[in-house]
Amino acid sequence: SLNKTDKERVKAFWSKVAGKADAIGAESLARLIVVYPQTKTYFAHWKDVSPNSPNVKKHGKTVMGGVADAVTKIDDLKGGLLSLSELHAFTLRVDPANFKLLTHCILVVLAAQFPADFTPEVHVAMDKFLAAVARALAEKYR
Ligand code: ZNH
Repeated sequence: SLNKTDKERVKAFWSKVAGKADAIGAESLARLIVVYPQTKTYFAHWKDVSPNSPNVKKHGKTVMGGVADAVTKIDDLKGGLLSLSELHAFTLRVDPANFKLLTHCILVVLAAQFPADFTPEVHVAMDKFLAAVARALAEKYR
């Protein structure tokens, strides 16, 4: 789990990239639906589910808003993300396996978009953080 140093690294890295959150979200979601096309079923109600569509860009922004919120709740992700977990479990009915697929895509995009800041130390911290976010979102499924 995340130790104090990891948390500091997540916050410091996030403060550097937060201004690009919309672009990070758009590319992460675009990659999710290309690399794991089965995830498209959850977005079947959109007009256009192609990687560069306005819907994908808009939802990428929404999801990164959730990630930004999670950074502020890093000391209690399970409690902090409880209502978002409930939404995905009971209303949206997203299979929680998909959380890991998306957080993996976010990690890849961070590495690709910020090669200088994405040091091995940041990689470890962000990997742990995103895994904890995925676990917290899966909390209400148990
Ligand atoms: Zn999700 C929605 C976040 C993952 C699917 N999301 C959502 C929102 C948010 C989020 C914030 C909004 C809410 C409200 O409105 O209130 N997600 C999130 C995060 C994550 C996620 C943070 C991780 C990291 N999701 C996910 C996945 C999927 C999803 C993986 C699938 C695949 N979501 C979803 C949907 C929705 C959401 C479907 C709804 C949309 C619309 O509306 O259309």
